[in-house]
Amino acid sequence: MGSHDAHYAGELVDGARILGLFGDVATELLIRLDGDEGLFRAYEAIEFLAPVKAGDYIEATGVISKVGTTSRTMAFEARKVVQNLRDASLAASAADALADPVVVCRALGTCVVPRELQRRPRLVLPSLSAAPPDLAQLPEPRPIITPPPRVIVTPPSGELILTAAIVGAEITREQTPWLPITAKEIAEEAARCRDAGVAVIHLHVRTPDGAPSQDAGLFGEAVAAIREKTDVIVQASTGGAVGMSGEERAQVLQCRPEMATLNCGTLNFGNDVFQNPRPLIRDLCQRIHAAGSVPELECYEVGHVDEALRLHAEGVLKGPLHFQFVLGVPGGIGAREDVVRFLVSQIPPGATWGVAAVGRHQRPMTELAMRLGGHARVGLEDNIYLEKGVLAEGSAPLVARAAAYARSVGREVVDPARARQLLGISGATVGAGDARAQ
Ligand code: KMH
Ligand code: ZN
Repeated sequence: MGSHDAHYAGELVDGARILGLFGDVATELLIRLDGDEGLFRAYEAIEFLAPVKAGDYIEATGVISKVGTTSRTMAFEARKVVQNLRDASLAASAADALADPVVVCRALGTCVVPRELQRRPRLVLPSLSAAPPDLAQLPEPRPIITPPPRVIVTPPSGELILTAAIVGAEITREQTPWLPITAKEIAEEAARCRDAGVAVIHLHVRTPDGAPSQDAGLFGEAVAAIREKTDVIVQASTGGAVGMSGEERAQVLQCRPEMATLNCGTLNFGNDVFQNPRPLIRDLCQRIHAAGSVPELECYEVGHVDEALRLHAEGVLKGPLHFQFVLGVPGGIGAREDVVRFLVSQIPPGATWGVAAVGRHQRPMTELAMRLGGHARVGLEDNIYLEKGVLAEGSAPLVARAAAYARSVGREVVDPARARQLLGISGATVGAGDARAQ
């Protein structure tokens, strides 16, 4: 932002300047998708979150979250990455790159490209900016580029497994009409999520009236429908819904899913108690291994990590260890950066980890995980909103946004075949897992 951009006393830059950047982002996205500049129709939401002043450097990004016949819905974010220091003891030109960029504005908008101007076949997903060039591939003499934060925090092997939790046990159709319930709806949503970038579907099923169920028949039906459409890894929930018995919860393992969750401790779950007594954890762990499933270790509290490690030391839990840190459940550990860093510090080298976070925490915590080298889970089970007050039209838009973010920080979103290798799932074939209850 130059001094000519400062519109108000105190060198404040007006919000319209940021919207100008979003207009450019929108135009680029439309050109990539449709081969035409298109038209900006409306902003549905704009939030100015931090002041912008002359001397600030702003990065603006965006993703297309929905593609209609002519409309393209977009989400934008502008971040301050450099700030003038305004310190009387330093030169007026002194500035610093911010270790953690500050989000200054978020917006949702809709653009339109008339049919006759759409020059490309209709795509399911937005095509996004190419990843920045690999420094190693730049010719000598190399330009001096200040490393963006991703280079500092993202490990060299940046493969990322995205999981979508598309059904859950708690969300209702009254809360969102986009919740899939039937096997057909579940399979269609799983396929949309796969197109958007997921490798793993974390799966609960429902009875026809929408009630949560662990019935092996219903579960098998959903897996068979998914298998007909896509090659995702199906991860069965053995958590089910609060109040279900261990026997009830374990039924899904009769379908021998490729993966299954192992909840590593009891906690207050909203106003309920999610019971996971130690004998039940051990029993479910043995049953998961007996079903040939790879466990994902759901940890909602610090002590749950210790419990998983104890199980491993006892020999009940076999490696490789894959942790899912579930943050922000009312009654569980909070969704904060220090929490993520601490949990990661507690797991052994070689273990893999991901973050799932509830409600409004989903986006910032999964983005943090992606920056720190972890994996990420999004979807309606944990969060039904794309933005404040804007329902996500299923889990796929949440996945598309997460995948776009992943690529923007240098992570490579892997397909199910590669995810099977990374997670130690053997028989790494598309049809792996037997959908029939045995
Ligand atoms: N529905 C929650 C009580 C899991 O899937 O393993 C438990 C849950 C965990 O969703
Ligand atoms: Zn679940």
